Amino acid sequence: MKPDPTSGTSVPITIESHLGSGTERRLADDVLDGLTHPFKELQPKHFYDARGSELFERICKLPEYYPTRTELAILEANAAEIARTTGAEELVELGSGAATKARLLLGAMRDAGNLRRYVPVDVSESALVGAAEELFGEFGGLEVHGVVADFERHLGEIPAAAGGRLVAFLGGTIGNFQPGSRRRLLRDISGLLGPGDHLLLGTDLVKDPEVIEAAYDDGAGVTAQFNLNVLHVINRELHADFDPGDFDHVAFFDREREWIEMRLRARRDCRVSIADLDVVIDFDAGEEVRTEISCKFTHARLASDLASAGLELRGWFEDPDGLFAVTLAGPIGAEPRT
Ligand code: SAH
Ligand code: AVI
Repeated sequence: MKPDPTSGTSVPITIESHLGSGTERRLADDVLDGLTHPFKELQPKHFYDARGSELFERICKLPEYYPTRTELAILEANAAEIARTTGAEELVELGSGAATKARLLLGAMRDAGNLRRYVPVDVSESALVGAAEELFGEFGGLEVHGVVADFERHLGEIPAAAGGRLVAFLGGTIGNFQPGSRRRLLRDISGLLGPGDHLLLGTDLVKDPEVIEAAYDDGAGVTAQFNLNVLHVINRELHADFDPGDFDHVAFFDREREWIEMRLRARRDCRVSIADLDVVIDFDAGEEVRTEISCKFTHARLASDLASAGLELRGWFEDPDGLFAVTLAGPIGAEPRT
């Protein structure tokens, strides 16, 4: 697809979209598969329409949701070292959202005298366009090449590197994938890296389950709204008639798998029609739909996942309470640039 300058701005921001009609198809396929299995499941990427992205930004500010402020503090303390040791000229950010963390990295890359380009990649067009415009303004004419795409399918659409590359995948989003898909995604991401390039990966760490459960079931009910938002997305995009009031938000830590799950639990027997799929789905009272897993990591789990993707750990940054880690990795055997 040809790059399209964003309308209404005279600035050289490029935003290209690789979604389009295929997106609805993909949502349709995921919903049809996920809701006709004996154990019902939906994919977390479908949370993020414009409202879902806004709700996620509200989650990031909640007192219970420690990952965002903790990762920001880690980056504040270590961005200069990351910029110096990687010598990166280009930041490619997967699942960039509001790009709050990119600001810190771009600032450090600029201070190191290397900054050339920012490439945010996200399924949420509204979040991506807003962030790209803000950062372009803040970094005085920085080249921004936004890619609206699904990073599970469209990594090949990311433009060729414009210099030493740092790929950032922050927020713990890698934890939203099942172990097999996670390794496959990491392997695909490692394909974006040349010998002197780096991956910067944010991962939430294993900790007291009560702390984790509170982060995913906040007192103000914002996470519940975020979870239920997927039903609004399906209603709008696939002409379904879910009544979100029929479902409760559920979050629990699976101690064996070391991940938190979000589910939607039917409050009563209900029948939902999804017109675009020509199906009717029955839910029994108490039946649950899994909408997200969010895996928590240890050093060993991370090192093994990275190794299976052909990557080696080059740096480990964590907060003093050991809540969250930001890891620097590079292709195994390659010489780091510095
Ligand atoms: N990196 C930000 C945002 C994390 S929220 C932070 O750390 O705060 C997860 C982001 O990933 C959302 O912006 C969502 O739209 C995006 N996302 C989720 N699944 C995706 C996928 N398959 N492809 C591209 N973007 C995805
Ligand atoms: C984007 N992702 C890393 C968040 C997480 O913590 O797994 C999404 C989220 N779900 C509920 N709260 C936040």
